[in-house]
Amino acid sequence: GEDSVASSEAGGSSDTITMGFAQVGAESGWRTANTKSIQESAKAAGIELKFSDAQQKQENQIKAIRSYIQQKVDVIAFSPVVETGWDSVLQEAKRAKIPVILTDRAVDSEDETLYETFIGSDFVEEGKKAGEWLVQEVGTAETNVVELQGTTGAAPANDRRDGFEEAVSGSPNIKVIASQTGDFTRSGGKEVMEAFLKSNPDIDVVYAHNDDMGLGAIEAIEAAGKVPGQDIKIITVDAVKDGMQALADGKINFIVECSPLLGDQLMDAAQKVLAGEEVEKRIVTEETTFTQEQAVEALPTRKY
Ligand code: GZL
Ligand code: ZN
Repeated sequence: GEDSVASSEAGGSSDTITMGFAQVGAESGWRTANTKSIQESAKAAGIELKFSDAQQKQENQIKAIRSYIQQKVDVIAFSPVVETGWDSVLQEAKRAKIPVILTDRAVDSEDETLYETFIGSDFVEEGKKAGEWLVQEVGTAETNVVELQGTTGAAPANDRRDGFEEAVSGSPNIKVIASQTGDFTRSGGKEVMEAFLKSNPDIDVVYAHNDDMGLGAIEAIEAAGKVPGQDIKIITVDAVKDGMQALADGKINFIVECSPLLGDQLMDAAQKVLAGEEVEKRIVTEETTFTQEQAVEALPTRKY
């Protein structure tokens, strides 16, 4: 074999960047597409990726971040499952002089020195787009909405709720008659929708914080003998392939896109941070919306 070449730098550190990424889980089509993007982008950037799946539990994400600190990775990145409770572990990373990058979801830390940048969508904007579409769709007609909320305490759940509320606040004919978390999962959306159908005789619209819960709601609506997309309109957020297919099939009426393809921006930010270059504190991802006609057009080229 080759002679081992002693590394020229002190401490034997190679110039390959090592990133520790603490992922939320694998709860939705969006999340698996996001994981794929991060893993592919790390490979393309020549960054060594240590990856963990927290099964949507904050304590598992905190454990993963602590293990990355012990392993002395060069940079830590994660998508905080909920907004609160991060200050102490982020202070430990800061004391260990390991920069942290937030992707996808935000934290409520007052101390902005605890992370270098936050790369992700504007969830309030997404909620507003959903509400604005409904306002123009129903006009002054009495409209009862049931809301399938994302994971309790998660930034996308809080903000998509608030953005939607703001957009429909000028239309007293549009009422959110029930709201409950479906935890961003298909099974959660189905179970909650079954309960909503039992307790609310007149539901006109479902506003689901992601496609997966919307797809679960479709199953419940069909099991109740109603036609999704017609008897009960459905608005969702994400625009992953399964959601876009249901939209093209007329079972969903409108989808607000939330891009999971954050990998390249994350690796680029990590390289800049480690090179001591300036990185904006907030990097907002570009995204659009889809009607049923637009879904038919877009489906063939959708990457996720
Ligand atoms: C949004 C992301 C959300 C998706 C859900 O950026 O945090 O989590 O909308 C996913 O599908 O579970
Ligand atoms: Zn009605």
